[in-house]
Amino acid sequence: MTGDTEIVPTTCAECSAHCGALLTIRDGRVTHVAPNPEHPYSKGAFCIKGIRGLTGVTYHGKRLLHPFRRVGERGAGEWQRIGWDQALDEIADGLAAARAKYGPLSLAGAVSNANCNRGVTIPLLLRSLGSPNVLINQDLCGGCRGVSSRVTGLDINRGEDIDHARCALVVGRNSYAANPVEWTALKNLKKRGGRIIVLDPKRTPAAEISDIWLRARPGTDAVIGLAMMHVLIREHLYAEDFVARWCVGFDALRERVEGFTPQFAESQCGVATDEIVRAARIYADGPSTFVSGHGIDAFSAGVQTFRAFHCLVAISGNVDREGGNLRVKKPLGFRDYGQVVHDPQFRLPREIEEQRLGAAQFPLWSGPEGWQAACHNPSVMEAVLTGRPYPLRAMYISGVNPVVTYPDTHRTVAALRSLDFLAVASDMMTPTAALADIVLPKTTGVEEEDVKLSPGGCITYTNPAVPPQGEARCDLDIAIALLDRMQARGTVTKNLFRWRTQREFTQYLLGDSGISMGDLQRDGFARFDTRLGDFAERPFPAPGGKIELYSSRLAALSLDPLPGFTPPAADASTPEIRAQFPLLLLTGDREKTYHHSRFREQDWAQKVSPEPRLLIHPDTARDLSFADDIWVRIETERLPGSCLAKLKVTEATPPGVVSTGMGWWRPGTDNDFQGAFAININAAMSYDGPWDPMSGSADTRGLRCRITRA
Ligand SMILES: Nc1nc2c(c(=O)[nH]1)N[C@H]1C(S)=C(S)[C@@H](COP(=O)(O)OP(=O)(O)OC[C@H]3O[C@@H](n4cnc5c(=O)[nH]c(N)nc54)[C@H](O)[C@@H]3O)O[C@H]1N2
Ligand SMILES: Nc1nc2c(c(=O)[nH]1)N[C@H]1C(S)=C(S)[C@@H](COP(=O)(O)OP(=O)(O)OC[C@H]3O[C@@H](n4cnc5c(=O)[nH]c(N)nc54)[C@H](O)[C@@H]3O)O[C@H]1N2
Ligand code: SF4
Ligand SMILES: [Mo]
Repeated sequence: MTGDTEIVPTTCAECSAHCGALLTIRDGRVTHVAPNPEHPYSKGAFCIKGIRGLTGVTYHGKRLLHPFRRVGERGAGEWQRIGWDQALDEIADGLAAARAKYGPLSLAGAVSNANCNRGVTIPLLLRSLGSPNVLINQDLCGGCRGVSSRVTGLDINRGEDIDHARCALVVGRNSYAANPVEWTALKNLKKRGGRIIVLDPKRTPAAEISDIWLRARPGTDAVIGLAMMHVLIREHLYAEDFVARWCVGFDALRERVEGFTPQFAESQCGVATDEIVRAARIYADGPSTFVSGHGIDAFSAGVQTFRAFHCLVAISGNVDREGGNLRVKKPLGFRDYGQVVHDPQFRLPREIEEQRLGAAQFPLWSGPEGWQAACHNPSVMEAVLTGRPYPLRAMYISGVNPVVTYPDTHRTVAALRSLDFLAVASDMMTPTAALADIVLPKTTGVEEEDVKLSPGGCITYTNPAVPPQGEARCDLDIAIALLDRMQARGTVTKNLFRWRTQREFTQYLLGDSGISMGDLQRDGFARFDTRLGDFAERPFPAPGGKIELYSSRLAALSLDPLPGFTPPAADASTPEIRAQFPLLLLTGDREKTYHHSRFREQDWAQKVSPEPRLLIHPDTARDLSFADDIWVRIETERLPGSCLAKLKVTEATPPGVVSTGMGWWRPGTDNDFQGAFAININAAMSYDGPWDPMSGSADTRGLRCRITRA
């Protein structure tokens, strides 16, 4: 400490990269954010969102600082400031009324992802009220990877050991924009003379530094994974000992991939046979690590695509080997969020969980054994709008912005508008918050505490380093206060919160791990010892304790137990549809300035990236007589909605394919729902399926579209 200036080590909570940060604090305010080079996982990697975005929102003039109640019509933007007691009472009344009229199942919570503090707080709040219904956005993010890992028994999430690899296989991942830790590691791998294989239809910065760039047709990745396995098996390049000891179903897999020759793959994906063979041989000369991204997730055959690559990781012996894909490690006695969500003591009776919206159709997603025990989001919208299979009438939303980030914006808005009651906790008046009856002010990542399990053998700590601005509160405090009021109304099924404060909850997560609050506060993280290859002591999380190349869980559900290839949904379009919608649309391009719909209110970010862009190949632009920088309207095959974007002519995207970002809206403007109907790609996209038969995910890429001059 110098004078009244203090440096506080913490962890940036703005995204799942979990970078170590150093906050400079003066007079109770964060004046500077810098990377923490001591952090065992991020090692000084950082990004502009952490440096500017976090404090930008914390101290923004338009930040939500007090509870508000809607006075005008829903969405009209007329608000009255109220006190916390009144706000919580009105929320308790709103939820209690729906519960009394339609039953506990008529309540739902919404949050984004289960691996953060609010990702546990919100499901536990709803379960305490008797409802198993929680929306997480992971059918749109990482859900296909998660389900594949689960049915394969392969717990390698985020264990890419690029630092020790000889080869990185980067599939559908733009590390440059998405994760600075990963991007730094890839550049170092290159410098060391390691090899990089990129599978991506777009020329990303990783493709630019790669040794082999496989530019497959969107949505055909599985066939390359299968063909790579074909080569490994045919040329005896697979890890025979590892397969014999730790995998089940190899013979069936071998039979399955027999037909997936590189020649066949070429016919489906357009990548030359020789390139596929070369990629397979380089990958087999490991240790190699598989780096996957959203480019192969969130689509209607996403789980099977991940199955192909997860099986490739397994048969090549790259599981939990230095330079391969490391298994999730945890200190003994520590409870991570995923574990709490699945802990039987915090669950509802099985017959209730079987009624979770989506459970019947997608048991691996929404059933009692579902990956994160969450609803199938499109089925929730259906229930809200139609009352089928039962009415869903009240919602509590925190830490997610469905109006902008779920496909089919008009339907999402119609659903939220029609609710009997809606409460939203947020840091800004987002288009979602704008539809609420009550809006609550939320703390930000410098004001609230969080403890997370990170790769690289460390627990990261987010330090509530400064007091909340205004009257903001953290999710746990809100949930506990709300439950007290619900209890007073006799509308609690069973209060699952055994903690009265955030600190008590943190202590519960730390459990008997031996990691103390003092350690965390001093360093911003705590290391723990890990061991590689402890397969005998720590069996794989599958029925026989081994990796299931042939998945018994999929077989039991009459789903394909072996990895396979489903041609992209767009291939099934009729000639008429192809003529009307001649282009393929990719969405979700990440930008360094924004995190999905976040930071859109900040001047610096608007300067760097003022408007949504649609990338188009020069040949395609010429065919359509479109020039750079003109505004176009994007329409997709399955929806009457549309979206505007400004063209960017570039060879980064292949001919016939256009590509855009996501998360666009214009904070504070009052037309078109703050832009959510006008410049948000989800306004042009359907959430109606086809859905992945295992995860329920819809296609966020590879959609047939057309563009016209706006
Ligand atoms: N700055 C910033 N960083 C972020 C985020 C953010 O919003 N902003 N979001 C975070 C979150 S939650 C996520 S999920 C990640 C997402 O980040 P990534 O996992 O990198 O995902 P995307 O950027 O959507 O797409 C990655 C790549 O997939 C390619 N792709 C598209 N279709 C296909 C296909 O069919 N096959 C293959 N092989 N590739 C395809 C795209 O061309 C793109 O290069 O980023 C995280 N990091
Ligand atoms: N078309 C299309 N749609 C997509 C994608 C795509 O590629 N294409 N990507 C998908 C992916 S990968 C993802 S992860 C989702 C992201 O979807 P969202 O999670 O909805 O995205 P964010 O913009 O990060 O929304 C977070 C919201 O929570 C609020 N918030 C931020 N921090 C906190 C906090 O600490 N506490 C609370 N209570 N609130 C907070 C912010 O104000 C913001 O409104 O979008 C998905 N949607
Ligand atoms: S990548 Fe950026 S936003 Fe994500 S944790 Fe690191 S510094 Fe924060
Ligand atoms: Mo995501």
